[in-house]
Amino acid sequence: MSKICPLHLFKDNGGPPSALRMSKEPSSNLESAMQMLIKTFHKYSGKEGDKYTLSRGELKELLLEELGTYLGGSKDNEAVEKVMNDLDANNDGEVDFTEFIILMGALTVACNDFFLDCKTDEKPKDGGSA
Ligand SMILES: [Ca+2]
Ligand SMILES: [Ca+2]
Repeated sequence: MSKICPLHLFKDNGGPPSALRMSKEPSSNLESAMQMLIKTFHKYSGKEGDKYTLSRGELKELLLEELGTYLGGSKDNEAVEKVMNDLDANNDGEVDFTEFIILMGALTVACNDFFLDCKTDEKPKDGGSA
């Protein structure tokens, strides 16, 4: 019973456990980041159909509006379709919060890898062989 799904906890208990209860003023950047993830998901998931999941259209809007920079500003439908297919682990045509958070985790890891790469090689590469 350690499935990471805040929405599931909300629905079962009629509200988030005190440890998860969102205050108006997050006490740390990390808490603030977590709240932003949740708020951002619901900002788009509530637009059509099931308000707890992202449809293809909602996911596309979220990707373009919120992650356009990381995803190369791609307005390519194929790219969105590919992300959707990769994310939709249970193949129900919708991206739930757990599936969404996996994307955010993967993107964060990718960003961290990039950051680590930058730190070890700060000189701009100019086509030179290494
Ligand atoms: Ca929806
Ligand atoms: Ca799904």
